[in-house]
Amino acid sequence: MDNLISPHGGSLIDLLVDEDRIAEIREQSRDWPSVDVGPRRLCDLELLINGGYSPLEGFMGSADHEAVCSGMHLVDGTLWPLPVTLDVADEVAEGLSEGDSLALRDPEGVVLAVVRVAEVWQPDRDAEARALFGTDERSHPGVAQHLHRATGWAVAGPVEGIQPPVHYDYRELRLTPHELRNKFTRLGWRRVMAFQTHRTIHRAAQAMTVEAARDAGANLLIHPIVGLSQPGDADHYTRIRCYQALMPHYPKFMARLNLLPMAPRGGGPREAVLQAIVHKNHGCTHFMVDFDGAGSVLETTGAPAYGSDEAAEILAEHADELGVEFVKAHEAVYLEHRKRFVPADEVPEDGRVLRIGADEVRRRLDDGREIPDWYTYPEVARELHRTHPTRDAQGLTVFFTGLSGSGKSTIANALRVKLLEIGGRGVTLLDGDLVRTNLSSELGFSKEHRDLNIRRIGFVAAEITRAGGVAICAPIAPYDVVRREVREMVEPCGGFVLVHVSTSLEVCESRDRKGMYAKARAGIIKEFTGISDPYEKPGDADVVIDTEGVTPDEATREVLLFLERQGYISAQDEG
Ligand code: PPS
Repeated sequence: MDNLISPHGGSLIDLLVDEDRIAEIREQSRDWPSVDVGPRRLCDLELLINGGYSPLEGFMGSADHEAVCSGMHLVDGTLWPLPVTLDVADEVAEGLSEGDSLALRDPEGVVLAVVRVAEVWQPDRDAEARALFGTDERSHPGVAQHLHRATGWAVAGPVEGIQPPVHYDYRELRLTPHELRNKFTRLGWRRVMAFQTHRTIHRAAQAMTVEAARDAGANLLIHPIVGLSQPGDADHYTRIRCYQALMPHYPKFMARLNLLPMAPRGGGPREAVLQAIVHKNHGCTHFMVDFDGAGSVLETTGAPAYGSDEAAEILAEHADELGVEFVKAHEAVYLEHRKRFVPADEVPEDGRVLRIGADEVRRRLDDGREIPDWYTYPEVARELHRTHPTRDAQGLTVFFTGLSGSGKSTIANALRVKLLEIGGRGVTLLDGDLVRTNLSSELGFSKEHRDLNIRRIGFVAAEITRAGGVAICAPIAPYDVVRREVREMVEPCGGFVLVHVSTSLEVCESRDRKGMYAKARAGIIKEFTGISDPYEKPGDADVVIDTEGVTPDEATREVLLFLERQGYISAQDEG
């Protein structure tokens, strides 16, 4: 018995089964159907298995889902804010019935767990969206993304864990709720404030956390969420190395670092309740979310999904059931003359405040400029500089989108030649037609196939970018959500520039170089973009070019100028 806060629901769940049962499962599982679990569900699975999601013992069924979405409680009355479901594709759902066993595999095919199927059901995704975002409006980027990702079916049932998901990175920093609780007991920590963040911590956030922990009379657990970091994601390692570089700067015996395998849901205030529960299960009595509502930025826009006021309100409302105290983060700013950080609302009238935002840090890294000492520790700055080459040495994707015949390929080809002339980076052209004869030769033009085609292009472009090359892509890419997905795939690896070749349908059709518009009008080619299939204009294009009345040279120059302005090529290169 320890003196720590009780886990949510009373006891800490551990779903790992013993060796005998594992042998039995291995023997029988050869005949069981199995599914590969994607990165988000893998996080849920890890937290289910290790008790981070106590008292849940499996994936939710329709009754709990309904109760959670509409009333924020499980059927048994326990506070639970968001659905935890195992979504499966139609073909998997079709082959399953109650009483079956479904094996869950990681991307390498290792069986991690088994679900005893209690129900195969169709979640109400609109209700889910309302729980997550407070709205089911399709125009809300979080809702659009959620619905885009969701499948029609889910499988519910208790989980038997065979092994937790494998992590090769920072194992010593990945303590489970059980291990962390043991550690706290050994250290004599009883009041622990979790600080949850997805950003690098600089001096301001450090000062704020130290002060808040002191006020609460608590020790501090720096608990960054690392759920969706990919193995090849350089930023992930940089971020963790920065935390490691920072930790010695906390007062002695005050703070520890641990990584939390949780995937942000891009949700509203209810996500804060889920986070509070997870931290509570990890033995924390207090909980603070990074200033911008860490982990809850909208993936599409990067904007905070909920303000900390909203989070505070909902957490206060359920404070008794939670038992975790929410500590509101406040902005700390640097007062130049006092050479120290103070809360932003305590700045004296004549006080000169120094401030640098994340964008400015990024710009300084891109340009190879210094990050000032007052802002961050030199050890942290060194880590950042080490892994952020200046922009003109980074990989880059230039992604053209536009109607057939809009001039994408022409500009893309000319850009390729120009960049080769400049030299310094390898250049790969992933033109629409080229990709369709090689990478995507079996695909047609349904929405599903187009999305798959663009995702493949995005994957290749991200790899080229990661390796420091330039990928020039020129598909039609008519759908907004999947274009944003590509941006998200590429940006952690280097630069991403979206060029909308906005030449009007009338002009494209009048050119009709391949005679396809005529065939589309005659109904010979079905689902033709602009004629019988949609084209969603991008709202996030970095460059927009209408090729009507503009020569290919001029159009290419516009892109080059943008690349130069952004520092991807140097002015002198561009000549
Ligand atoms: S997509 O939507 O991004 O997957 O399309 P993409 O891979 O760029 O392929 C577009 C080229 O395929 C030819 N083509 C069609 N385009 C649109 N709709 C239909 N139904 C279609 N069928 C064939 C067309 O020539 C496009 O080439 P470009 O170079 O864009 O003119």
